[in-house]
Amino acid sequence: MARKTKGAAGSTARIHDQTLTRGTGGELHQFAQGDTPVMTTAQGGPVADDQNSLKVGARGPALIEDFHFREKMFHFDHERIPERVVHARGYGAHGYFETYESLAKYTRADLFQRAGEKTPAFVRFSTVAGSKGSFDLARDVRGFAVKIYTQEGNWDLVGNNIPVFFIQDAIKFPDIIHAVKPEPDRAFPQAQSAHDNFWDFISLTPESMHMIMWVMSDRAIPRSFRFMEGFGVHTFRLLNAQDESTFVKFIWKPKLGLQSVVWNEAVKINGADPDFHRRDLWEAIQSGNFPEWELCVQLFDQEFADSFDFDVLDPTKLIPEEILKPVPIGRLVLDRMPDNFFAETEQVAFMTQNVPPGIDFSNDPLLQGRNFSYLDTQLKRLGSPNFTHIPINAPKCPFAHFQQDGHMAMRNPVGRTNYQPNSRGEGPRPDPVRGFRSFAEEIEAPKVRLRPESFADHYSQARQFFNSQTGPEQKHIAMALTFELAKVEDVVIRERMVAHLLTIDAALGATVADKLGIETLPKPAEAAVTPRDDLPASPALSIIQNGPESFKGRKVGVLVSNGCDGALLTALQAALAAEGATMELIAPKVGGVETADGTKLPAHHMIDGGPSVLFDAVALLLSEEGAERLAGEAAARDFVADAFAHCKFIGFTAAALPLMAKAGVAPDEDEGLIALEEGASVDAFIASCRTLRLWAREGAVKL
Ligand code: HDD
Repeated sequence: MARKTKGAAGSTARIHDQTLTRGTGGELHQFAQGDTPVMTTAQGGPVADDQNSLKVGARGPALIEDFHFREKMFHFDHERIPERVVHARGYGAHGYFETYESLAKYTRADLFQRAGEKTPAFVRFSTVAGSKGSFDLARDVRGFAVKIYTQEGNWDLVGNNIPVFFIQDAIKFPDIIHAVKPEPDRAFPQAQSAHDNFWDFISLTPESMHMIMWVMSDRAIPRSFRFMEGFGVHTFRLLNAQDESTFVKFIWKPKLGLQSVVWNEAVKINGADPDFHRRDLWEAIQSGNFPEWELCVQLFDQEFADSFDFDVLDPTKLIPEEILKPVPIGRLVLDRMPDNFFAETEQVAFMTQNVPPGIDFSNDPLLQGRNFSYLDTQLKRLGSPNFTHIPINAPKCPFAHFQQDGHMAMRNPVGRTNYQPNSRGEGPRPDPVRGFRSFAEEIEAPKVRLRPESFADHYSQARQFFNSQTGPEQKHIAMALTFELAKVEDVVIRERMVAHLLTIDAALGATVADKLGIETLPKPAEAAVTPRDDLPASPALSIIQNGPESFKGRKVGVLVSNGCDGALLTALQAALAAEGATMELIAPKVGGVETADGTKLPAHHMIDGGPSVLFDAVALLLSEEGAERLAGEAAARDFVADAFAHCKFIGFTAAALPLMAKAGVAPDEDEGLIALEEGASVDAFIASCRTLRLWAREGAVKL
């Protein structure tokens, strides 16, 4: 990078060392000191001094002729591009998609033809409502956008971690986004749906009730991007070589199972590490623990669509996995971080309309509207129709067209012919066989602005989702609704929402009303279609029932002090490594500790900066003296008390008892507290950790 310059302290001008030298032939060397390049202007001119602007005398006025200063400032002033109007905060990674088996029977899409073939991919995860600099653990939907660079053009599957959406028609999108974003007069709250405008809109939009159940569930506070599902949401079509159509829904299933945090934890994580999710992905990929998802498809025909209880074109509905099993067709592996965040993650342009031949749209009105919005927004954001010239957006297959010129055109055609047809036989030509063909659906209908009757049932699947959750998950939904509605100032909005909840589930509505202090229950909201009671619970909708099989990919925070048991620490580290998990040390000083056997260990965190909310489980490996000292520190007491309150497993040595006592945690309170000695107890601790949380404790701690 730029070479070091001598300091320029004081008011007298200093001449900085010049590293530009001339070679024997008089040519200018760009590498004068070893391999350190000489700094130049953007025009390539070598720079002599980058730290002092040109002035008349050392203390005099600056000169406008200082082209280096002006260029540097000009470029800096223009560094920002508009952030995405939604999904502004995101984090991306490179990887590949590997096809399991040929899907030629269903689709002619090139990437699905050959078993074992790998196709490069880029993924961007995001929150929806918050601005670019907001925190990671907002209660929000997570974007899960995948760009696969196929040999027949880019395929963008622009999905979320929730399989349904708030609205049924794209024309309502600006309204819901206006409603969820900070209120326009006061410009807060940031990255929150807990405010009047959002709940006002929602309470007047019954079609959003199914999605609201998801957003109020722990799905909206994932532990890691690596532990969440992704959904294409809409019904798409696959088309084979004979142009036969099969309907399809796309689902990404994480190999490491599902996991979320609890709300109280999320609130604290946002303070302790606002970059919690991006750091997690960065660390996993940099350490070679590449996250993986299987792409699964739910395939069905028109007959199934006609027989299904709901309209498959309605994006507020899903097809339960127990009715139509998702079939894995390939895997996505993320194995490389971008070299430059701006160039890749910020400039990547996902567009639902990017589909290769063999994948087609359905008439889902949300999808049809999206197909306009994404192209349009990229022009605003990236500033030129040539955003496909940016490497992250350019196809990786051969491409040829007659589009030309425009701002920042990087790939310019050569030759005379820039149109077709032409009589010179030059340039590309369409190929009716290889080219994209839409499914030739026959439609005869009047032009109308109408919502179909088949989209009218807004409550049945909301109820089914709630009924499919385990006890703790149902409780979390009630608590989330209470939290959010308690932030709503207008009592009428609160009551209107409770009326919807009563229609979804009477007990849920009553619980939330009680917690909000609503004394007289409103009448349940009237439903256009009577909500159904007979939809069977779908275990696939629960996070707890779809957790990991091991503790792989998770992290233990170990609180240590001088004089702690080094052998036990080593045993714990080895057992975690064998499990595919990691540990980080938290100590009174970040410089580290000296174990009883004299080994010096650096710490990852000082106790203030490493609260237990950052870990999946904790261990207290303390000496008696260390525990006594830490018992007097609020951060150490919180470390233990929070881990307990968040239902985490806690391993401890006998010496740690004074700290636990001060934190209000008795060692025999429940089976989530595991005394650690070497050997079997470490194994028992890790075996417990595999279940992630001791939900049975939740009633006692009243989360
Ligand atoms: Fe959207 C971005 C996902 C409905 C309009 N959307 C965006 C991103 C994701 C989604 C993951 C971020 C992409 C990235 O990382 O760059 N959006 C969805 C899903 C939807 C959905 C799963 C419903 C099923 N979106 C939706 C509608 C509209 C938009 C109905 C408008 C009619 N979405 C946009 C947008 C964004 C966007 C304004 C903002 C930035 C961008 O496109 O590139 O065009």
